[in-house]
Amino acid sequence: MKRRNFIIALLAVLLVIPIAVSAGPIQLTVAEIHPKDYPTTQGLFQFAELVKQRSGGKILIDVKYGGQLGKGEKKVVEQVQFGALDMARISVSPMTEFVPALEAFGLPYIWKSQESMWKVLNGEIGKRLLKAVEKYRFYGLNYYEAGARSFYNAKRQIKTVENLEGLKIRVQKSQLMLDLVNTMGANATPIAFGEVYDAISKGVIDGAENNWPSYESTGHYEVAKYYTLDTHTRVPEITVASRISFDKKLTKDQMALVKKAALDTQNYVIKKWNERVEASKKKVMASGKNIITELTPAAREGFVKAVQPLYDKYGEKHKAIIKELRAAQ
Ligand code: BDP
Repeated sequence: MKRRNFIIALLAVLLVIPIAVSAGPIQLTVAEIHPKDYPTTQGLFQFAELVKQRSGGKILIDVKYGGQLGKGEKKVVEQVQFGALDMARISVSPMTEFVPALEAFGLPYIWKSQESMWKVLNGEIGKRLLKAVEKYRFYGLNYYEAGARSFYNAKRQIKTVENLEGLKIRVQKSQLMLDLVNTMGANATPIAFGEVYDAISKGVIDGAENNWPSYESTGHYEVAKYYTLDTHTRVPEITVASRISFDKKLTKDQMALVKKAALDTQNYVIKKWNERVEASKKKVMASGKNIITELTPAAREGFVKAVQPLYDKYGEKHKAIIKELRAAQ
């Protein structure tokens, strides 16, 4: 090769290499506490698939499920907030510690039904609160279904709210949940989700509260046989992204693509969710050991009355949105 040609070839290689490196796919990671077959995890796989297809393989999302990146959601969200992690799918409850406006969604008996909740989440209020997280260094990507939460414990059957008196109940790391469960007469104890099974089986706590799929998938039903369907909250899930990492890794168009794909998986998760609730019920019933309690109308009224002091504490702060939520349903 002539000297001149050699220099041209060398220059070409030097110029092309950095382009090739920067043209590699953008890698994003999302943390999920639930196992692989859980509805929200399935939703994230679908999200990753849509993003891969729509970006022509330029953006790849790695779904780290099963609590691989942390057993407690509050710590995981902290990582998202300071940019060490790109995204997390978590419950709105721990998210209220970062974005107080979201507390309104976690108030007891605020939602009439699954349908009315989705009407609000997909409407103006839901969009506004998804946007509200941006002030706290997040991007709100979507909401997922999480059913209704009810109490379970290893000690006794709960037929009325008074029966909760003195039970040590695990709650998520959220002041609202702590206040709620204490208001109902139990002793609320914040513990990371991944540590609840051991805590119940060792008698450190008497029980917890959650929806059918979580009661089943965690095996909590094996160690806390009394489940009372009081459905005190219907707090949705949320997927949040780190503003620090998204602003650094993605262009405006790419960000829009990712956000749209996340929203496009919501209905898929609702469908998976409804199927899973039935499957979870079946599995728990099949064990033959669980005592499932439905509330009588009078007992339900007792639960609703018991949470009023919580509205006295949080109601003023969220007055406008509570009014809006009630009017929108
Ligand atoms: C489940 C939610 C999960 C929560 C968990 C908990 O899907 O995101 O963190 O409850 O109670 O229903 O910690």
